[in-house]
Amino acid sequence: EGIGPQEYVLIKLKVLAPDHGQERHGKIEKLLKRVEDEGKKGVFLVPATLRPETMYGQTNCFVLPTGEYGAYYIDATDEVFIMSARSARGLSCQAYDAANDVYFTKEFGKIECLETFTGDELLGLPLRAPNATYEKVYTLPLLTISMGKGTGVVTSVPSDAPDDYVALKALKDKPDFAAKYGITPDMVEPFEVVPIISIEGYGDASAVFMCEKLKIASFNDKAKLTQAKDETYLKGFTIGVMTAGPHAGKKVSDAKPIIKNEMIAAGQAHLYFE
Ligand code: A2H
Repeated sequence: EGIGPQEYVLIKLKVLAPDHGQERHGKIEKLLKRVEDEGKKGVFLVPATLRPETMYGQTNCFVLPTGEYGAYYIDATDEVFIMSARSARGLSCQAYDAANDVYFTKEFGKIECLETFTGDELLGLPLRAPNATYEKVYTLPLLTISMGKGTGVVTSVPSDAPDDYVALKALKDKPDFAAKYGITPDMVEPFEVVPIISIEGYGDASAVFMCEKLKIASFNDKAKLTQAKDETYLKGFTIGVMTAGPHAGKKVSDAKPIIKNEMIAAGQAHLYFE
């Protein structure tokens, strides 16, 4: 948007061993075994976010079922990141540690793809998401993802992102729709909205407040959804106050850079520009 590159924060959601015995997970199981055998540090889905301070409210991760993803080896951390090829190429031209001249991949601009996936093959995977209150969350389908933006993976914070709330609610309310994607009730039902930011006049889960106030029933309510997003994003950032995590009580705008830097220092997140 606007002038210059957009800074995203890549959040590292560790892929855990599939726990539903689904055939769609054959390729990821093979990759997890290979990575373990080779002594690499793990496989991660890496959503791109503009709001790293909201990770306390994660309930799931989203991929596009028809999207094309790859598993790329990251030399700098000895890990494997699952993302779009486009974003992997971008990352391979970026510094992991600029001060020490370390890039994400050993060779500038060169990517090493260990496996390819459709989003469909990544649905229903258990993940460990940094700062989330839930010990594990699942990968769910989101049909509005653009593969031309970020990594094509989106982490879900239904308390503060109306898109995330509408998508999670649809999967909870329509088990038949969810089942089409192999999503079972236990992957969605236990995951309630986690309040993390209080906004005067909007309560402590502004996306839920706005979706209920405007009676947004689905993604078809486009104009109302746009209004809900515009309002919650602006108010959340300008007058929101953190109510969760170690920075509870701080203004969102003050907490954001602190949390971002903490997550990067802990190896839970990286900067990504495009
Ligand atoms: B944000 P921008 Cl709580 N397709 O993260 C669709 N949406 C995508 C995407 C893609 N390929 N990649 C990232 N996004 C989402 C959290 C969040 C976000 C909150 C509130 C607002 C918000 C939790 N989801 O974004 O158009 C991601 O959702 C407000 C715009 O590239 C990412 O940040 O600028 C944001 O959109 C990036 O949007």
